[in-house]
Amino acid sequence: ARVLDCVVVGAGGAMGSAALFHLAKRGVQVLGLEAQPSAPHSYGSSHGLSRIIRLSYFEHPSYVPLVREAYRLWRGLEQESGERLLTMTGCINTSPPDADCGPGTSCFQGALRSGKSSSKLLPCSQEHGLAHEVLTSSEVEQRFPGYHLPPSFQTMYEPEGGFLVPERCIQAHLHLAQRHGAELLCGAKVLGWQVGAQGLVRVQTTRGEFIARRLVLAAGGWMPQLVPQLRPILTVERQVVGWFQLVPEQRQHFTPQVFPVFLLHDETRYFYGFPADEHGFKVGLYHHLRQVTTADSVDRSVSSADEEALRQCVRRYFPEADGRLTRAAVCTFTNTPDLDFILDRHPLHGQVVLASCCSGHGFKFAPVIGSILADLAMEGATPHDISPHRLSRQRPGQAAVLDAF
Ligand code: PYC
Repeated sequence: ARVLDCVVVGAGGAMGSAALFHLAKRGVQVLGLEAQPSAPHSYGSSHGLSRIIRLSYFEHPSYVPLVREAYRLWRGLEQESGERLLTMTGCINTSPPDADCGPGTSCFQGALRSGKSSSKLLPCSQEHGLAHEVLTSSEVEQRFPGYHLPPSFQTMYEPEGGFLVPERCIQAHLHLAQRHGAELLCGAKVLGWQVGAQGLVRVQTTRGEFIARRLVLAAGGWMPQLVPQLRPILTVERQVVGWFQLVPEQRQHFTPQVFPVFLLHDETRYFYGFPADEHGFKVGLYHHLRQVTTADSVDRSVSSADEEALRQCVRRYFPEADGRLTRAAVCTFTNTPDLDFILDRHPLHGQVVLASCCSGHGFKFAPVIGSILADLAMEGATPHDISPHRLSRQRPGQAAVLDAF
């Protein structure tokens, strides 16, 4: 039987398609397997027409170098594909002073910590030299009239934010991967995999068996099925986004030129949103309803409770968009206990690379993660600092993920 250099599982998703592209571009003989009948698809975590990209990373400053590299690679992908993938709008990080967006920080304070003042900007104790401004709510409203934030909110605006169109990004990676020689097989659900004689990996699918020297598993919410050791660690969570119709006269307040993407953490919930597209103003709730599910059993219908949860954000902060719900989408996050990623070699099989489980904030990193996965698969190591995403990391009160293997 033919022995491939590498098989990528989850090739129709953000990380799998990027890995397929980077492997193929390096001349690796690679096959991408996708369980869904076509790719991109809307059954995972990479659909819905927009994904935020931002440089001031409130979660942790260690993400900043990875986002910088992702920006470089997204722009390279735009050039190579001739597709417009990225729209720069700036990004608003806003919260009341007492909001807690993570270990003892608000999204305002966390984002500020990632940036560092340069020239005319604020003197603060941040770790990377990122342009940013701190704005009052009335300054936000003057500059960005679609926003109506309460006076108590603290806002950090960073110009280096915007959004990506996920379906186009995946399409570009897949198209170019194939142009560089990759094969893509859709409708091929993985039934099992083993490492056998001479260290070759055998992958059984609904469309036959494949043999490869290396395997990249980047299957998002399906990772617990493919890697049983990850089952007690990963939580697949249901997420809903909705598009709201705008008051027609106010549409000009929601264009990408005057409406930055946002992360808004209020007393109870954490919302995010985008400038209006052809369906209206898109808002999501980030990590708050904690609706634990599985990739196969997730409820894809949208209830009035889902709509109401999103509408609370629209009504309170963006009242000009409090119109009819025109569209909604359900997707899944695959969360690790500390919400960092998993990017590592399998502890028992070095030729198998585990990826994704990006805890709902991974899409923006797809091209840099794709190149890291190609590094790990083909070289066994990567020049990027992925220590926060290794299985061996340990966090206070948490066992290392590695202990499960
Ligand atoms: O990573 O910016 C992000 C994000 C917002 C909502 C979900 N992820």
